[in-house]
Parts: sequence; structure tokens; C-alpha cells
Amino acid sequence: MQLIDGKAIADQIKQEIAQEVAEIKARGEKTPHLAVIIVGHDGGSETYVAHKVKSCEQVGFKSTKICFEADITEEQLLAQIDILNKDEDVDGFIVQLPLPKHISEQKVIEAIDYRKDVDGFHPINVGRTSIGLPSFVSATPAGILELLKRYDIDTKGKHCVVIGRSNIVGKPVASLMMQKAYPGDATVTICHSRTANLKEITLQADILIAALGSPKFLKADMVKDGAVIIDVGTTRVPCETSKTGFKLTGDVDFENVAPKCSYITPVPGGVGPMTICSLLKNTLLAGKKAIYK
Ligand code: L34
Repeated sequence: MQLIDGKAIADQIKQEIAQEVAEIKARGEKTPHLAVIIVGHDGGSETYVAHKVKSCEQVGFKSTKICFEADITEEQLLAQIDILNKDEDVDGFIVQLPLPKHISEQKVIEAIDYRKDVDGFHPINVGRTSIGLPSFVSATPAGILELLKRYDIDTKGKHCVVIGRSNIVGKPVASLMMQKAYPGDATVTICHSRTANLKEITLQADILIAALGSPKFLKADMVKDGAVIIDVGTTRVPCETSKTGFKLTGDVDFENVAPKCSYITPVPGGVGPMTICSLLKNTLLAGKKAIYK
């Protein structure tokens, strides 16, 4: 069993980005600028956004963090999005999800100028990704593919089973894994909460991507010997022995599944840090106007 070290790969990619940013600055060109909007005080969101801002610093980007209380109106949030759409210094921006219930996430996503949508959540980017056109690819799926690539994991003709059908992970990662490319060229099956014979399907998987957000859901008896396991879950599970009072827990019962597989991502230190790297990469592309003019 080989552990896929997402943290180490993410650090390596950040160095590559930092090098490129140094060259951009040396040529006297504009410093890439990412803005992040965060609404409310969700613990996970605050941590992830803090990591995003810190990562911008590490690679030499400019970053702007915009915080709102949870009672902001949808109208006020849309007004802020409009400001960022028009701000020529901002190359890309994101609105960290989830949002409070009174705000429509879909409306917010669609209000973002797709040319600045470095999360790759806008329907134009989702659609372009799914038909193989240049686009901002959503960060977590892009991070997963980058891990498969950097570990030289064969995907062609493999059976890739995705558990979870969310718009930000399940659907786009399934669509990328079936594309005529590397990583890709896989035969993809998507399973979800209404799948009848889940175990029968997961047992056929050469590559299993667990993205349902249910701690330790994937058990050893659901996994074929030698499978590649990608764990996208990051649920905060209460834990008395931890300083923070919780333990970040993946969707995979790691302890029992790990001995069976060829490769596995840990939580933390697997997909999470790669998500942030993909966001940095998209911001760099936005700054260079490499996808859209
Ligand atoms: N708009 N909302 C928007 N874009 C995103 O790309 C996200 N996502 C998901 C939640 N909402 C979003 C993230 O940023 C999940 N996510 C994310 C980002 C980073 C990490 C986890 C999830 C991460 O860095 N995880 C670390 C541990 C972090 C910790 O210390 O708690 C890890 O090693 O897994």
C-alpha cells in the first residue's frame, strides 16, 4: 500500500507556482490577485479560507478576504459580487460555500463573471469542462486528477466508481475521469444515496472516489484488493482527545481499508491541500488570461 501524500505534492506545486509568479513579477507584469468572500462563521470554511489566503502569500499572489456576517442579504452579497466582477485588479474570486439558507447558492454562482470563476462552479465552466473545452476546472476534481497524474496511476480502461453526485465533486470528477485524456479514459460509474446495490458496484472498482460526506462510510468489505482509494470527505467529528475538540474524518474507514489497496489518500493531508493548489493554478491562469480573454 502506498500513501498518496497530497500535502507534499501540494507543497511542490506551490513552489512551481511561486517560481512562475517570480518570473511574472520580474517581467514587470501584474501580480495575480485572488479575492475570497466568506459569509458567517462556519468553522470549516474559516479554516479553509485561512489556508487559501496563506497559500496566496506563499506563492506571491495578492489576496483580498471579504467577510460578511451570516445575516447579510442575498442582495448585498450580489452587490459585492458585482463590484468584484468589475474590479480590474481582481483576476479571480470565489464565494466560499456553504452559504446561509436564505441565500441561493445557485444564484450567487451564476452572478460571478465566468471569466473570474476560479472555483469553476459557473454553468459555463461546468459545461465547457464536460465537453472538453478550455475552462476553469472545479478545484477538488482537478486536485484529484493531479494526484493520479503525479503518482503515475494508470486510469485507461479502469473502472472508476464515484460515490456522491454533488455539483462540486461527484459530477465533475466523473465527467473528467471519462474524458479521452490522461488522467481519464476510465469507465465510470456514479453511485449515490439511492443506489440499490452499492457494495456490488464498489467491489468492482479499480479506482474508488468517495465524496459523499459521511465519515468512515467506505468499509474494507466494499473494496477490491489492490484498488486505488481517493477520499474526499472532510467531516469534523467530535473528539475528546483532540485540542480542537474534533477530528477531521474522511469518508473511508482508513485503518481497515488501507491494508487492502494499492494507493490511498489520507485525511487530512490528501485531497484537501490539492483543492487549494488547484484554486491557485486557476488564479494564475486567470491572471494570464489563458482561458478567456
Ligand atoms: N466556493 N466552497 C467553494 N470552493 C471550494 O473549493 C470549497 N471547498 C469545499 C468546501 N466549500 C468550498 C473547499 O475549499 C471543501 N474545501 C476544502 C479546502 C481545503 C481543505 C479542505 C476542504 C483542506 O485544506 N484540508 C486540509 C485540512 C484542513 C484543516 O486543518 O482542517 C486537509 O489536509 O485535508
